[in-house]
Amino acid sequence: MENTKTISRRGFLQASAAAMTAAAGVPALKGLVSTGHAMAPAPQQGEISDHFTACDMCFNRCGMIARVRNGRVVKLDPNPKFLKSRGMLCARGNAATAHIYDPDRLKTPLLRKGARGEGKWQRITWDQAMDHTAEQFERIAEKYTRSGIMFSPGSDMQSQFMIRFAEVFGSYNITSHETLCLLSNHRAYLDTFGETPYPDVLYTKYIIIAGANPYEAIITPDTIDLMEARKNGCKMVVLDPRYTKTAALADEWHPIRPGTDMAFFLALAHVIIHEGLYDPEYAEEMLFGLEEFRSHTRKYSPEWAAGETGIPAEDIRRIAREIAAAAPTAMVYTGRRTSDYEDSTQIRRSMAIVNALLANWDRPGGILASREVGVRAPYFDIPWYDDNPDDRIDHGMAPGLIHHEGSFKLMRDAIIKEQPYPIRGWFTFKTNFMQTAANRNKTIEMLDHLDFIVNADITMTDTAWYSDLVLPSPSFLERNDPVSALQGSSACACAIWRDAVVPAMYESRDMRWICTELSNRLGFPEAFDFTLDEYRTWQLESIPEAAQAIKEDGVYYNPSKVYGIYFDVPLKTQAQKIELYNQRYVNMGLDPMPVYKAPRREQGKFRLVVGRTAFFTHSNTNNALLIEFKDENTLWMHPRAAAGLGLRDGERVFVTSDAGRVQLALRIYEGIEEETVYMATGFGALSPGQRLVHKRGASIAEVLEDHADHISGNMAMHETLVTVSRRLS
Ligand SMILES: Nc1nc2c(c(=O)[nH]1)N[C@H]1C(S)=C(S)[C@@H](COP(=O)(O)OP(=O)(O)OC[C@H]3O[C@@H](n4cnc5c(=O)[nH]c(N)nc54)[C@H](O)[C@@H]3O)O[C@H]1N2
Ligand SMILES: Nc1nc2c(c(=O)[nH]1)N[C@H]1C(S)=C(S)[C@@H](COP(=O)(O)OP(=O)(O)OC[C@H]3O[C@@H](n4cnc5c(=O)[nH]c(N)nc54)[C@H](O)[C@@H]3O)O[C@H]1N2
Ligand code: SF4
Ligand SMILES: [Mo]
Repeated sequence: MENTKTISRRGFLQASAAAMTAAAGVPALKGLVSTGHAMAPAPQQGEISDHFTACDMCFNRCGMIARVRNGRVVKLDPNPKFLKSRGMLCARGNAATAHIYDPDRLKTPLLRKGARGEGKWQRITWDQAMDHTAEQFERIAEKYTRSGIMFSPGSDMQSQFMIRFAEVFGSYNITSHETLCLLSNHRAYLDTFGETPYPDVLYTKYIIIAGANPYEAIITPDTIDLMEARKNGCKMVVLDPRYTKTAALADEWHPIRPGTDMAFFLALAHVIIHEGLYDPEYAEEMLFGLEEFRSHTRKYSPEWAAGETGIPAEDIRRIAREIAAAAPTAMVYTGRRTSDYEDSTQIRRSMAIVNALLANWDRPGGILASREVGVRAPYFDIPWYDDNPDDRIDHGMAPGLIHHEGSFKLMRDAIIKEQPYPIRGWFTFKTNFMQTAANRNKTIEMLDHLDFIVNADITMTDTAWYSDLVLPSPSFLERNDPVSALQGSSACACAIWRDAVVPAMYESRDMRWICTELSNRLGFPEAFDFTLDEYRTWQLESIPEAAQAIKEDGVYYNPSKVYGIYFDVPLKTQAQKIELYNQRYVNMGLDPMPVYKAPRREQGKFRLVVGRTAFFTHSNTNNALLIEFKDENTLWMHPRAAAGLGLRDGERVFVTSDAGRVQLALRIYEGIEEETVYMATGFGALSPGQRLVHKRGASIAEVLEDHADHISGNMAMHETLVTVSRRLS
């Protein structure tokens, strides 16, 4: 493997920006790393060794090669054999050196001394930390049952260990960041196609992107494949109330009024059906409920939708005809985050149904079924505890709750009400709900109902700051992880693992170690009585050849079927076809077909929407290299709206909702719909332990009201109406 030349930090940042984001117009770097927060300088002399790993700066897990000199990671490069990320790393992946050598890393276990959030900590040993946690878990379990502890593993290759621990311990209350992410999308596609599909972006010829921003919210391989597809003549239509980088590089951008996408997609379906632009043979064979849907969409004409969306009727009609002409090599991009509206599942169902009408399921350039990877989940016994409640705390609170994920929003409400039963403990790992769950004040209110909060993170996040016990974790470059299966539509079905590139820093310990220690103390040592090698061997039982490939190339590919997986197999829906009409929904008292309801609007108020920047992952903003791209968040507002309020660019404004109030600088910008405002996530940290973002900018979690998607219980983050003012009234 080739060695890399040492380049300056500035040079490497520029190179990394070029990898993905510069093409989309990232602002120029302002200077070198902030003083006072610089990492120790990297060694300039000595042999460089190369190690395969997988990036963990976001959830995509792109293939990476770490270059190590004198025991220190000096540079990170993409693994050219890694097809999912097409041999690339984004700026965040490159900046993982600042993540691992962040001077704000947690170094030892810390036990809270003063009041929660007061910041008085005592260093304790790991033995003390594990004894204390085991005692607290036992105490809570005895008094409130084992389900009295909630477990929140974030997205990590070791989260499966926390889930195994929680299940053997006996708690039903496991939830993950996914309940703030994409569950309504999963729900919508499960209830239409019986599966959550992967978009075959690379080969598509026409793509509508609504409620997604893949040139900044990077999803591999979609982001890179979209650029390639465009070179091959794919037409791209973007609907977004913001002029994002994706909008900027599209053929058409429509600044849709937020919350009205269903009107647009029902109107597309109206045109496709009523002008007979679909394949009747395919419809006969594959679609369930087309006749009901035909009558259902009669009233949803482009002229009607224009009034709702702000997109001219002739554009809607034209787009419908164009995409139907490109079918089946055409798609409505399936997207990922759908933590948007109370009606998100039905909004996404309207998009799924347009895909169904395009006949693109399971076909090149369409939306694809999951491929076989072959990684197995090792079996373990889950004991029965007689005194446990009947089910998870949020059971029955949303008709389409995805059982193993739950709904953080509904769980938090239930914990505050202490109904149907109390929860008194919380174990969070690699998530920062204080910054990423809407309505921070409500999260703080929930904490008041908890006796014991333990958090494992690499840095003192806001969630750690409000915990009782904080455990320092090793970064992804410092630990051995089990096998993970990844999908990338036609690009790959692959398996990876991670071996430590450098030893764990400070006193950090990984989740497997923590779960082993706790299970030993809590009387079920057999649950973690295995070595990591044994565990990997179990995982790879049906694909033993994978181990060698992972060692040699950093990745194993399963040459499994890509297209036509369902050609001879019935779909996993009740009707065994694609359900435009969902009979199960009728039984649950839900609309069997998406029914449009106009979003609420109030005079003088703006809808606050969330969205990513290419250089940060959620609340991971405390990174000395990445903060150079954007050191503070601002409130975006349209010039006419600002003029109406007499506000000037750059001045500090108050943003007030029913959930809270923040103050930040105004950015007057034409690239936002007039009734919408926006601010980036991950700023205004309460914790002084994150020095680069502590009190810098404002936290959107503080103003976002907490709503839930009615069907899946997924958090709905775009239902907040705010006022914006110079002074407090
Ligand atoms: N306002 C707003 N809120 C959102 C969103 C939004 O767009 N705007 N998006 C939503 C979506 S889609 C999602 S997926 C969620 C994500 O929600 P979270 O999962 O809470 O997101 P992160 O901020 O990425 O939190 C990851 C945490 O892991 C820590 N960490 C990083 N590496 C390691 C490690 O190796 N070990 C350990 N133990 N910890 C580590 C980081 O310090 C950070 O605290 O947020 C949701 N919330
Ligand atoms: N750089 C970076 N990349 C990431 C992440 C990250 O944090 N940083 N996170 C990863 C994760 S966990 C996820 S889930 C994905 C998320 O990927 P995306 O869902 O593509 O990410 P968002 O930035 O939330 O994009 C949502 C877009 O919808 C727009 N929008 C808001 N309201 C409406 C509406 O009513 N209608 C329409 N049509 N548009 C609307 C917003 O302005 C925003 O641009 O990104 C992944 N990739
Ligand atoms: S998209 Fe960027 S941050 Fe995410 S895994 Fe890939 S290289 Fe890392
Ligand atoms: Mo997400």
